[in-house]
Amino acid sequence: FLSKGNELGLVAVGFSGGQCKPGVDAAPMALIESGLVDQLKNDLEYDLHYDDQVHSYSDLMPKDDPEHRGMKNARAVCAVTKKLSSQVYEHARKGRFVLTLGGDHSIAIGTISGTAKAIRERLCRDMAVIWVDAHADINTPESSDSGNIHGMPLAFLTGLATENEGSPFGWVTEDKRISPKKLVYIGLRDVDRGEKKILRENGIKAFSMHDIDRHGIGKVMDMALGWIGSDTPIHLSFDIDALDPMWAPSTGTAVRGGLTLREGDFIAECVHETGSLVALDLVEVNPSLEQQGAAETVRAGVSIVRCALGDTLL
Ligand code: 6HN
Ligand code: MN
Ligand code: MN
Ligand code: MN
Repeated sequence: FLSKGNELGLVAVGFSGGQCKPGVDAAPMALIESGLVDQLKNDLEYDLHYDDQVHSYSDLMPKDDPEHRGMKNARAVCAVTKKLSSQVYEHARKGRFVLTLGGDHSIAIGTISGTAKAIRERLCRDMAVIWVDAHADINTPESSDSGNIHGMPLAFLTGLATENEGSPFGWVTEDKRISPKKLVYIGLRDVDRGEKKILRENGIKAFSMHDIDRHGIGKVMDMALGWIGSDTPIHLSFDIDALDPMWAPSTGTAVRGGLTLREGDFIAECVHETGSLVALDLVEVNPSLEQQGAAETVRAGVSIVRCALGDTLL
């Protein structure tokens, strides 16, 4: 009921303004050059619609971008995510699966707002989001210690943080948001104190590494997908730092004690098997941070994408 055959919209967003380390902007090219596009076309037989807009985002950058509510680069992040939102919306509206290669996780403001709106219009359904990450990324501008917007996308996307029209994120209106009840986390292990309060007070479903240790990833996936319910369109937002640094060291905010490579792939496989996946983001791969680990991290990213798009072991 969800997607039209094997149509895939690919959006490359080499954007790093949601955090302070350069290099994450090189990820889409690194992923593509390591064979991702060829594999999607030839092995998995997708009909690719590729938005090669990697360079056009730079034209959107404001010259002057002073702090706004404590947020760094708010205008730059706003310009990129707003543009991205309409690109993703256009793909999803046509019934295409949307694959977005980041970039840091602030870009999810653009991707999820775009799919949420398109799914609402096309299927009259509220979409669910599975957020696989070491971090909760749900700080409000006020609860954030860093001011980095990659730690805030879910606050804007759920409406826990809002802005008036004319302010940078005033364009993220109700029709582009998701319900906090339709958000499920997997892999959390570095959640800020203010974020813990937000998760508690809003009854947000979260499976931390503790839950994965206790129940195993199989049971956790059953519970996560059970919470969402069948026949609900799903947007999967996968931060590569959900994986343990042993498998994905080249990322801006690595945290030890994470998922194994197989657990990451398994999550993607299970979400694919639902038949309800409408979009995937792969973010926070930063090929410039580690000499040795960069290629490995890119390889882990490619593997996650392949699994989410239907590659099977047998
Ligand atoms: N990510 N909670 C920290 C912050 O700065 O708000 C870290 C955020 C990390 C974001 O990894 O996408
Ligand atoms: Mn086509
Ligand atoms: Mn993240
Ligand atoms: Mn993270």
